[in-house]
Amino acid sequence: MQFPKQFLWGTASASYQIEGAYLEDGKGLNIWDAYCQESGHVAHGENGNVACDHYHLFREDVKMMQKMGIRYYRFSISWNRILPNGIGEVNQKGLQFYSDLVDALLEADITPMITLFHWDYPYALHQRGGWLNPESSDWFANYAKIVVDALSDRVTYWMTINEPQVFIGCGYAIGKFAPFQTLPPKDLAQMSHNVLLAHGKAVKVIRESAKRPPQVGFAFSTPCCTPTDDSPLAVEIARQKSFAFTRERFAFETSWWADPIFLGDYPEEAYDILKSDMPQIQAGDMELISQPVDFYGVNIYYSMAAENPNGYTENDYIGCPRTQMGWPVTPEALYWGPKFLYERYGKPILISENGMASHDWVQLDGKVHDPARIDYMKRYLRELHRAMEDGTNVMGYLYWSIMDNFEWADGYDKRFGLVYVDYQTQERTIKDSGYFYQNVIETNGKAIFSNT
Ligand code: GCO
Repeated sequence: MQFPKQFLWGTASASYQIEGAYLEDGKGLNIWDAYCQESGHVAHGENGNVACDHYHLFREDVKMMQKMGIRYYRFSISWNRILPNGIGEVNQKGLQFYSDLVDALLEADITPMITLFHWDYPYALHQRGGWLNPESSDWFANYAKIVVDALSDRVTYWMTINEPQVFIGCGYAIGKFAPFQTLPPKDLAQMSHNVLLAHGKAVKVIRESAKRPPQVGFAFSTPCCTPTDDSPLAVEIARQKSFAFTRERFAFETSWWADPIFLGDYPEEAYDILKSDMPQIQAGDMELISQPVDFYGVNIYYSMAAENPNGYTENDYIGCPRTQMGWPVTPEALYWGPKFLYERYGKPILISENGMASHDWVQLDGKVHDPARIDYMKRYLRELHRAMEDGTNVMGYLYWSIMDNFEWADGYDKRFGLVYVDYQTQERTIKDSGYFYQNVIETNGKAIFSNT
């Protein structure tokens, strides 16, 4: 068994998590730079000041990806490298870095996929109200235009925004991520609307300015619910819960973010539940937000339980298999999540992130043996293949992440990479899973069906 010939096999990363060089060559401060300096936010007081030093090591890292047979590489642009203050003067050295990175990828026969925003929001704009400021979507569109003008002669794949559910939900609703705030529903709703406007305006910029025909999407997280069994009732319950809207968790809900983009309006329950807390929607806003996109990028790591007879909150149970993040191992998430999203929104699905963190280290033989990650990938990719066999249109799979990196509030303990990073020496060691993924790509997925 194999995947379709044109299936996209790749990996993903994000600027703040791997680049380091946080004050180099004119880069401005983002909110993670700023708030990591405050104690108590990040494990061990760690930050992205150096990270994997990818800013200086990118050529070696691209050669490593080429050796691993990676075909597509999703990375994000640091807004502050391009515009140190978020708007205003452009930093040519910042643009040059990404131009050099794109050239290195193309020379290595790796297709670049750019995420415009992956949480490293300009601190100067944060100080002007950030996503609450009515100008915030114009700030983002201005930034997008500069990047598209500089790179779209060589870049086809664009993702506007990574996981608004997390950077709004964790950053401004529950205060777990930078800027570690807990705002009331009215503010969260207005910020969400401004983020969606930013997405729509960026899509418009890409469509109007790209120098080659673009493929445009985003990368959302998706609390997907899976059924307790395959009965039509259980499936319908899971489908409904996957798109539910709740006042307590609306900033994390899929329907809150995706319905405006694909269905042209917020879910009806949002108006019923949020009432006067709903955002101010100006004439033309929803048309801007629902600019057509080419794919639905989704980051899926595990699923929630539509109903959990064990009384657990997610798809977990006593002694269940868990990754280093504590997340349950639920391969069926890559069957039901893509299936439910494709049914509701009708766009090809790109798995823009999937992977696991594990307790990796370089062993006495100088290698990093990570059989659990190989098993995880086999199980999840088999479920993804089953979804495709059942008619779900999946265009590709990007493993998160190419290398161990800064895992936000968890710091560097959590290792998701196919490549091990020694943060004291910056030495990279391709893990067994990295060589396994090379074989998956070479065999166009056939290797996942082997039980050896
Ligand atoms: C996310 C982010 C990544 C994370 C990864 C592991 O999906 O949360 O896109 O930056 O590092 O998912 O949590």
